[in-house]
Amino acid sequence: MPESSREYLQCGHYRLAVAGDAARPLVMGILNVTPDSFSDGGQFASLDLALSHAEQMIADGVDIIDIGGESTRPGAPPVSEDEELRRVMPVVFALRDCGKPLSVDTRRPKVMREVLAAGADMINDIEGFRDPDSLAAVSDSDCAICIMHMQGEPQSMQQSPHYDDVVGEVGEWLRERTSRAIAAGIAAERICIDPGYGFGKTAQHNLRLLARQQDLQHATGLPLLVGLSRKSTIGLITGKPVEHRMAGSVAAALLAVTNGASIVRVHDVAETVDALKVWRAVRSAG
Ligand code: 9MG
Repeated sequence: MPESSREYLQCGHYRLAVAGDAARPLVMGILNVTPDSFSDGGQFASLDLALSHAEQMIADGVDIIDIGGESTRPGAPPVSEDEELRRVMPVVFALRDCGKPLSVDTRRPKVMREVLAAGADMINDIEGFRDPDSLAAVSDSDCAICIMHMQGEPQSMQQSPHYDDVVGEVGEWLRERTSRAIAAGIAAERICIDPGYGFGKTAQHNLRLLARQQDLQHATGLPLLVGLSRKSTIGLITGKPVEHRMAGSVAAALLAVTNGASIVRVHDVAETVDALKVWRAVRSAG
């Protein structure tokens, strides 16, 4: 397992082992409640479908469920705050006693406050808590937060991403954002960091970050959460459209864990859980 200096991630009333003897790589399952979701084509837009998808993920061995009401696909149109709440809140209410930590993927402080009051355990902000009110929205709770790096805005971030030293710059940005979160009263044991694969990065940037992922983890000493599932870099390497990227995504998840990730955010929970069981069996035999 990664050499995070933190052995646990406090996640609401859950304490997740992320390093050390008690830890194993954790699987965060993606539950999109967006009609325009890039990989499920709106399949889980209704509450019933979202709940049966969540039940299936639980049966498949998911560790955290990440609920999102706004598509983060490059160029996706933003949804209004009311629409985001309308999509996400019923799912949080319905799943809050499901026995798994609930994460909500949002960048809006009002949505953060409402989902935490409704029982969510984690806030996953693809903007890394840039909104001036966002740290205040989470500071009074015991939820985990995921601080993700993104260069630019979702609408334009893939137009011309540029870095002189992608690993150094992303690491420095994550370190700086983490310090701000701690200064805002959020305990380090509640924080995980994420390089934000595909968010203002070319395929070369993503591959460089994946190859050097341990450096990011060492930059903060905090657990790493990563998402590569079905992303365009997998499509570029394999030549496959989004609906045929499962094998490439599982391979990327294994590499991410080998290179220090504690949590992998995935669409294909059952396949990733099995692959990680094999990974662990081999690691513990060594
Ligand atoms: C919401 N979302 C889409 N991709 C993501 C990624 O790579 N990491 C995190 N934390 N969230 C993501």
